[in-house]
Amino acid sequence: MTDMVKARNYDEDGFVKRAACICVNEDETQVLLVSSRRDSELWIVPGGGVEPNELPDMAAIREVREEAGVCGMLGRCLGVFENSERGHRTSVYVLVVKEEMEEWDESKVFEMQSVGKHPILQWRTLFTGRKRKWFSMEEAVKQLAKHKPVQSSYVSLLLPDRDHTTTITHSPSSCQNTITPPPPLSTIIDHQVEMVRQMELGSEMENDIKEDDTAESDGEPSKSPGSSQEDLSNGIVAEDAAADT
Ligand code: O81
Ligand code: MG
Repeated sequence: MTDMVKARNYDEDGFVKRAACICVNEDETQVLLVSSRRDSELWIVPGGGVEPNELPDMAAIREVREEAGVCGMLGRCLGVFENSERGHRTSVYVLVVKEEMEEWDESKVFEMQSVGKHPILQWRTLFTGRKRKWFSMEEAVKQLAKHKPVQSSYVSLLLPDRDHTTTITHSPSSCQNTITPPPPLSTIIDHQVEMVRQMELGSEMENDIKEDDTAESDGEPSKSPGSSQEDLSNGIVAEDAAADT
């Protein structure tokens, strides 16, 4: 967050709500980390506090724009990861980076709240912006393990050769307020084919009923009142249904 005053937002268990994006390249072989505010030689996953009335996915996109100066395609949510020691829970998303800005909110100036009162320290901090750097997935996991073990554990979920039988030491819970992805195209087509089939079936039945009406007026017996189109669309003609009861 870039603002000088942070409005902390807590979940129902009193944990600070955070959101973050693991910023990756197209084939998820590389990850973009930013330097820590505390120590510019340490690397972190860009993220931060979810503001009141803000959805976690929107907060994650905002935080990476502010801290890393990147935009992209928001992908899947990996879960909500808890840091019980620090008292926060982070909704973690994968974002495929499409654009890297040359300058961004935190590339130049850090907010004053972290600089203390010493004038020289303030001077130094004002000229220490956040850096960003691409790492291989393996290297990012190593860098984060030095001082951000929870971040290291969720980035390690993207390792290609990760042993999926290994027990995960954190407990990700499900994401909240995530955008539900659309169903695959094949499912949509199947659904539409089925709708057309149902419509054709309906009009065939309408014709049958009309023919019956014509036949009735010609002296043939009619079907019972229950043999409406609705009954027929369930595959049960009135006579059969009566026999079943
Ligand atoms: O600002 C971390 C900050 C810092 C975190 C937390 C991060 O001032 P905060 O307490 O909100 O700072 O502290 P904890 O104690 O909540 O984990 O970690 P640390 O280890 O330095 O105390 O600093 P960093 O990871 O840079 O070392 O991240 P920041 O770099 O964004 O300031 O703040 P945040 O990311 O939760 O919140 P905002 O909204 O990004
Ligand atoms: Mg942050």
